Amino acid sequence: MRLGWWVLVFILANISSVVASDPGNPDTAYVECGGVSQAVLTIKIMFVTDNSGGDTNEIDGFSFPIYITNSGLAANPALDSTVATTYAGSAAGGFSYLRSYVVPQIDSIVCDTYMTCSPAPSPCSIEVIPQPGCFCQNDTTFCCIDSIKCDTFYRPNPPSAFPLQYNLTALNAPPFESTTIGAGRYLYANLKIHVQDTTTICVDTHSTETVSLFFLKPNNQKYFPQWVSKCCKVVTTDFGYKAGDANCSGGNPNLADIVYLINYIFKGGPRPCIGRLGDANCSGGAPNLADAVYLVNYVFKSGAAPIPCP
Ligand SMILES: [Ca+2]
Ligand SMILES: [Ca+2]
Ligand SMILES: [Ca+2]
Repeated sequence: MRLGWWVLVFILANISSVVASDPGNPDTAYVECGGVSQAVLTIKIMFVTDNSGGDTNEIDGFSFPIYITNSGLAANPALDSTVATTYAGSAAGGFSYLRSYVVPQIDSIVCDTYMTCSPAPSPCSIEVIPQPGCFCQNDTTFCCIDSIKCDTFYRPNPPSAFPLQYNLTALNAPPFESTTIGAGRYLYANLKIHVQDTTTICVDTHSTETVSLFFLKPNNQKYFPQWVSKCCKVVTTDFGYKAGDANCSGGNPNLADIVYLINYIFKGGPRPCIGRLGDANCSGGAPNLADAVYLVNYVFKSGAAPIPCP
């Protein structure tokens, strides 16, 4: 069994086993919808903290496991998971250890071997992992993995199978330590998701027995911020085509769009290229004869222009 990738996952998931309280008021991680441009939806993972006090209370690392769902199959979303894109402009961008990776849904982890942390007394730490495939189970014990049972495997690359479990981790570690993060409101990560049709993408956090959302203080103590999930909608008008441009040819609707719609409505032809572009009268539901008539009136009889529909 190849353990290398899993070692990374579990080391990052268990940066520290010492749980502390959140200094001051509770910190919060949340999601912002950043709009759609060039058929790319931007979702921002944000956080706000009131921590201050440099090496005592400020933030020195992050474990951000998130769960992304997609409502529209035709959107065929694909996530840009490159580190450069993910952490562009991030408050953690200067940290030495930045990772973004898709993880399978883990059904269970089977620990064959348990090892006592050494040197005693504990706590366990990533500096003294006894062998590849082990992680800190708690303050006194390493779990060394025998096998992992997964219900569902996701292809790490490209990450286009939704729902997606996605982990974003950043660690400010020697020898290239950056400054810790004190009080303020910050961008943590960008999710750039290529979409081909209208949809709703939701971002939540997730946790397993080995992975959870936490912030890390410089003394390797972790604490758990609050989390607020959010959904971001991609609507027809985000794609830059004019209403009624059922075949996505660009420009104003014309005869070709009427023919395209007639083919769709009466002959089982392909559906309008994006969301509700074929719903020329914006009546809701699938395009029908009324939309074709509406387009005929617009194209040939100076009728009203098709109505932009979300
Ligand atoms: Ca705080
Ligand atoms: Ca057209
Ligand atoms: Ca209609």
